[in-house]
Amino acid sequence: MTDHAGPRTASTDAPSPATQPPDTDVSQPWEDDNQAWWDWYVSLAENEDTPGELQQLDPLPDLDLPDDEAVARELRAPYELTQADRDYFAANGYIKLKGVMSPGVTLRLRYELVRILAETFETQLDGGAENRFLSAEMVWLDNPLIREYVLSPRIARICAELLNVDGVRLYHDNVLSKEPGCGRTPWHYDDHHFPLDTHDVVTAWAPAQAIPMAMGPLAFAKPIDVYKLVEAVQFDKSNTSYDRKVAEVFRDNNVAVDDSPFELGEVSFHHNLSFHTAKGNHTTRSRVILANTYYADGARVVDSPTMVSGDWQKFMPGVGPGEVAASELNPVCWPVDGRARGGPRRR
Ligand SMILES: O=C(O)CCC(=O)C(=O)O
Ligand SMILES: [Fe+2]
Repeated sequence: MTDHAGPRTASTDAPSPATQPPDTDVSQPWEDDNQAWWDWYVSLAENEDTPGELQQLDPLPDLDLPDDEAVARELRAPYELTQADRDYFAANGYIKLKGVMSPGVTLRLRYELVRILAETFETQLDGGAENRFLSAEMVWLDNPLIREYVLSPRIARICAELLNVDGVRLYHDNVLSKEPGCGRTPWHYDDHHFPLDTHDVVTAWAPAQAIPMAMGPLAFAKPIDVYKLVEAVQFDKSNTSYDRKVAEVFRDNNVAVDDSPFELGEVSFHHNLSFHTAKGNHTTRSRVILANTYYADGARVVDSPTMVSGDWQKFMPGVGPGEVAASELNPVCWPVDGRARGGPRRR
């Protein structure tokens, strides 16, 4: 999971007498796996638009692919951020950066992720599992190539610099494939998905191919503090009302939404307070993503994780509520020489 949502259990909305009381109790832990979490989660999205015919895209570019060593070299080399990049992220809660990966490194990622997903789900991608949102995680543990992408010093350094902290740890990797015909991702922010006591959390959402509009690019509401507009919207775990109401509030307040396409090698970084969504995948190609979440070294697990936090204990074995989030599955990815000195710095 790049597990997330933006639930609030308190509401100022008067319940309609004709409807059931809202199903707002998310206090119990998530008992099922991460795939089941995503199946539940995308069911909370409104899908008014009928997708119609799926669009056939041009073939993927025919490139000489880099070998493992060249992939590792690129993902360890620095990517220089400008002050304008950092300011943009601080103001808007997300940034899209072109050229974080070269086209060849991006396509190697796609071929490897497609292979892993096809094996895991015993299906073909690009049409064999229509309408589904496939998810696999902890892939870095036994795949050395994917480990280079997940623990990438290049990507982790971008995250640390955007958050303005000394060091970041991995929360978890998340391979996501929005299959042809799969509908929208509901409006949400990731804060509640991560049972961490810090707001210094960022997800690097790395598409493994270009994402044209018809494939449903991740789309961000800006600036970052638009989350305050929807704090009173009541989360309902059993229907699409949360997604619909957030969309209404944003529309009524003329909130700007960046839903621009992603070119090959472009990666977005979103803060855990950034509200985001995505349209459905109306193409015949799977929308394959590696979404890795990182947090400031030194952060702790909150005292009471909820079901929206998904199966977080899998990502931090042996770490209990209230404890420092630093299991062996949460390596410091930046700086490369290990643990950052001192605690996290706030933005
Ligand atoms: O890929 C998507 O549609 C949603 C991903 C997401 O919400 C995230 O990575 O935070
Ligand atoms: Fe998210």
